[in-house]
Amino acid sequence: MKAILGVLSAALTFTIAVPAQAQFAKPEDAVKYRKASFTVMSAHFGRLGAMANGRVPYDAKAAAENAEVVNTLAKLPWSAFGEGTDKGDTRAKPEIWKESAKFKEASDKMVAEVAKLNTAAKAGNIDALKAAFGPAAASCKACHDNFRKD
Ligand code: ASC
Repeated sequence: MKAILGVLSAALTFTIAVPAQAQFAKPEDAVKYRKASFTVMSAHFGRLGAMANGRVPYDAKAAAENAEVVNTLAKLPWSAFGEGTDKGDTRAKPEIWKESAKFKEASDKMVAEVAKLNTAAKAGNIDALKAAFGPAAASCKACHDNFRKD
């Protein structure tokens, strides 16, 4: 029993230690993963936008919950833009790989703006949410304009 546990724990340590990219068995899996994370992120970001833009009544608890989800998801897609994931069912532009420093900068910017949005949403007032939503949305759009096909 002890031996089995030892092997399992060694296997788990290895799984955690390998680079994120190696966690996808096939490039298609990485493409699916990043699209899924953007899709779910967009749903929760949209709920924040609806409140920030007054389309639905402000609900501090819902805002905090949605911002927390967006903040977690914002960190996920980037490891799924590895080698060989420029093809298939994707609107990713070649610039992602050709101008990778620029892409990294744009994605870091989005992660940073979303972290600010999360802090703002937790503050529990609509003005803080409104102030942080615009820059966060702009950081999404900047990446779409430069790195995503229409
Ligand atoms: C959204 C969503 C995006 C961003 C972007 C902001 O709600 O799904 O990708 O906002 O459109 O410009």
